[in-house]
Amino acid sequence: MADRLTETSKFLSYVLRHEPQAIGLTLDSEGWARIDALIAAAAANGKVLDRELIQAVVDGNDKKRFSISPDGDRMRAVQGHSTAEVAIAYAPVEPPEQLFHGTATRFLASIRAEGLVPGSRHHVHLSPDVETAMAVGRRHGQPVVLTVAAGAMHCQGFVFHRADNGVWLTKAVPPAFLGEMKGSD
Ligand code: HQG
Repeated sequence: MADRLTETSKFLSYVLRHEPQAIGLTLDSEGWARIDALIAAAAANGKVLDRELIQAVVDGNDKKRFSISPDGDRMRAVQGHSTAEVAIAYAPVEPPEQLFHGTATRFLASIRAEGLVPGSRHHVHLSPDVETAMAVGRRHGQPVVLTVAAGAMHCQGFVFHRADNGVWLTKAVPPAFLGEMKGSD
């Protein structure tokens, strides 16, 4: 069952964040898909889903990646999108003084030169604590945690958002606002 949940979570991340067109699904600009349309589109592409399975993935997800609308009709990924179909109007939020970004040591030279850039996603993702950032960095290789002077950025007009699952988002972080945590390099 755990495997089925993980596999379904990966499938939902793929279609709700990155490639809805791969199964002929349409998302609105806030990232919402009708759940009945999602189940039908998945089935037409050989992936069997039902509401109970979807609910179990949403409830059991360690990072609270997905949410279901209050009326139960629609679902979306709360952050992490790359598809141009979606442009969630996140409210600007004042960030804490410091946030963290976990990455891999092999990216450091490039990050020191050009700062953090969103790559294929819509935003750079920042973590509220070191442990979370370390776990994000580990996904890419030998992890290293960078500090982000979010308060100073905010004072200079950079805009921050917080997704429903606590992940902080901003468009880019110039090198001047980055520091490296001692001992993590
Ligand atoms: C790196 C997970 C070279 C960046 C997590 C990262 C997160 C640069 C990689 C969410 C760079 C992008 C996002 C530059 C940034 N030069 N490399 N100038 N600027 N990078 O996966 O932040 O499990 O797109 O450091 O919890 O790792 O998907 O972003 O290593 O919240 O729900 O480019 O994904 O959530 O990698 O992770 P990603 P991320 P989920």
